[in-house]
Amino acid sequence: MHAPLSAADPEVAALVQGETERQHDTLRMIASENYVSRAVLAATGSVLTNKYSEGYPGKRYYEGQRFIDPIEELAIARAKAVFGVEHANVQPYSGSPANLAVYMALAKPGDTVMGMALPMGGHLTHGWSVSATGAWFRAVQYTVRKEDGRIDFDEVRDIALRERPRLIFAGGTAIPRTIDFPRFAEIAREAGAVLVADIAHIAGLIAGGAHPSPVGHAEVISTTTHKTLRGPRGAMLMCDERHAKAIDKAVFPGLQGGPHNHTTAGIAVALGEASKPDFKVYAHQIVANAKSLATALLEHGFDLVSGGTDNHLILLDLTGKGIGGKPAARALDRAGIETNYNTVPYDTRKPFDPSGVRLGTAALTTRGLTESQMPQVASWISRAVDAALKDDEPALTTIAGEVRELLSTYPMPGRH
Ligand code: DSN
Repeated sequence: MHAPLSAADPEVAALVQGETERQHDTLRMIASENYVSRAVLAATGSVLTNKYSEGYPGKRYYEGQRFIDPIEELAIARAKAVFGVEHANVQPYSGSPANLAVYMALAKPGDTVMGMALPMGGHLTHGWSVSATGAWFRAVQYTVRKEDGRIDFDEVRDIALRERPRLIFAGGTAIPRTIDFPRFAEIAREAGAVLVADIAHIAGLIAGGAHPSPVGHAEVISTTTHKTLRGPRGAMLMCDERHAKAIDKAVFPGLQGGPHNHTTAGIAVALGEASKPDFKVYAHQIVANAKSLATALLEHGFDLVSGGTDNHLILLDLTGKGIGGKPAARALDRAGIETNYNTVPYDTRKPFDPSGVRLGTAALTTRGLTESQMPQVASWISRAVDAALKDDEPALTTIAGEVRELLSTYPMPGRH
């Protein structure tokens, strides 16, 4: 019980060490990932994992909460301060349970709900058919324009006024452009719907002032805590005071049991970090890096959905390169560049073998990379795609070596 992991379970320890080195040596460009700080790691890997705390601060169903309550209260207070919201619930286990709690709080099974279609950049839980939210609710979905990959607000308004959804979700997983929350709010008001801003991808950008906030426009805001916000794997729901009770009841006891207190502590630490001036610098650097990378990729002849980016995310459409997203992502991985294959709007290929690759700059910005390295990153991506087309495995190995060499001078939090 007292031995360190390396002595107690060398098999697991070796795998954790392997993953640590992989993360250190790889250009991590999955748009939903990041590196947390040593402090967030310490809070997350603490004895708080031992504690059960069903309920909320001051109203628990278990004893022994004198340190847990202040931790959750701190996380709530920091969320309210960072995002400027009236109410925050820091207990959802992750993004999908958080969104499910919004449905439970504000809609009834069978109600009409509206979100961006998954292949257009939306999220499963915004009513996509294979999700419980698509099966248990009557979901209607909006798209993006074929010509420019942008949300077509005329279409959003038409659907909303025709279908009168109970909820409208704004946000998603592959949206490279600024989300116009005021425009969504106007449509939601006209249609009598509740606007839910799912800011999972852009929460850190909002906290750092690098993306407009949905506060004052969306009645409910849902976010994960581990993407650009750079906290542990978890989620939060934020809302106006008038929805607070319903949201809290939906999270617990509606959908969940005991909150993961170690995660709550990690969220509190991450929010503390996000409230510091250097987080603003970080958030703006993420966007600067993405824009610089997009420019360089365009110079290499890549097609980018919507022609570029306003945030941390770039969606490559590889159709013109003559390679699918999956073989490209696999080749990039062998070249030390970690991405995910992704559908592009109006994809003619299947979701498990789509035309796109999604890239993000949150993690490499945490490592310390800036605009000056982005042409090099674009060049590696281009060389790796060319190598994949020619089945040139040695070229991929060479790129992986170059990536490793660059990253060796950028420390990774939590490695030593
Ligand atoms: N984790 C989300 C993402 O990768 O964007 C999907 O749920």
